[in-house]
Amino acid sequence: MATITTLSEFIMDRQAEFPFASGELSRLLADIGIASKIVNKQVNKAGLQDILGSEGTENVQGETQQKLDVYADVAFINYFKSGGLVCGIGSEENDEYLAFDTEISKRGKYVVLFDPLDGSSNIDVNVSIGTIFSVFRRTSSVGDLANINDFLQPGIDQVAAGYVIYGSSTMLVYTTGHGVNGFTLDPSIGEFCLSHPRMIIPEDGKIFSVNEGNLNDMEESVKEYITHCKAEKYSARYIGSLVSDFHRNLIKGGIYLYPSTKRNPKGKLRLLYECAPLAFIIEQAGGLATDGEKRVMEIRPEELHQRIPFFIGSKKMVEDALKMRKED
Ligand code: AHM
Ligand code: MG
Repeated sequence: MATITTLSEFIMDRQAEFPFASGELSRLLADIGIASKIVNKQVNKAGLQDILGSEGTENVQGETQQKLDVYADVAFINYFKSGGLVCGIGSEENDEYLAFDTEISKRGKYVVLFDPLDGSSNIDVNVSIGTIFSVFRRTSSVGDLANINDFLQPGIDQVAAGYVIYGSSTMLVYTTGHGVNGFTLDPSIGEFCLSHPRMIIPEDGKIFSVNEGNLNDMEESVKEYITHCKAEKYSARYIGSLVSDFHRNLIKGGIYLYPSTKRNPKGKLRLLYECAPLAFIIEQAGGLATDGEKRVMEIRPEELHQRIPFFIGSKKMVEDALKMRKED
């Protein structure tokens, strides 16, 4: 029988790679794996319970929250709160960051920013959704309450980032800056098992993922790039679930674009818990991520829910898209 490596074994083996190898970041990553299994269980049985559909409240972006969004948000927060490693969190579903006010949490060295269930408009129709997370070391003193500056850090300062995709199978993909590794949940043993070691995105690709319904509202250079993709006979693939579109492009090669549009002049996607973590992963896998002008990893956030235009994927494709912007 072939030997398997579970997520926890893998994380423990790699512990020495972390700059402050106290074992805490390893534990935090393992905790994220466990919390995501709890969410996965609920996502899987969503159709069976009165848990599908809208919660009826709106989040800070004015989008209707789905019940599972709220469930996932609370599940992760509870895990982070009780683990004692995290002093505060920022989440898509919460207007403000939360500073955990217990003695043990105030000693936590990390903050986590996350989108508990990305692509949530797809929940009701049984399409893949995901969780995205980004981990920073706090900048405030251990023992104090977390403050906003702990969260407004540029992507280059992330110590770990990853996502979970609840799809035809459930996968967890993460990086700590030493390459990207993917784990598939084996439901028979309830463990994430290493299935995609050292993930590398093909340097060039033939898939472009964009909501073309917004085409008329896009800048000329982006329209030109889309015309170029069609001229090259690339395949259009757009699930409308960032994690799923990203994951497919990471494996097959491709580009995902969410440029600024008239409705979303600053772009739609959120820098801190959607773009920066995926940018960290793509760079570690050999690809690129930009807002059209700057490397996403270098953008210094000004607010928790900041949005940016987003171009991410195979190096050559992102470079081509950028070239057209420069020529504009
Ligand atoms: P969400 O975080 O509210 O789910 O929104 C983010 C989602 C992404 O998953 C997806 O890529 C994008 O929004 C789709 O937007 P659109 O429907 O405008 O194409
Ligand atoms: Mg989202």
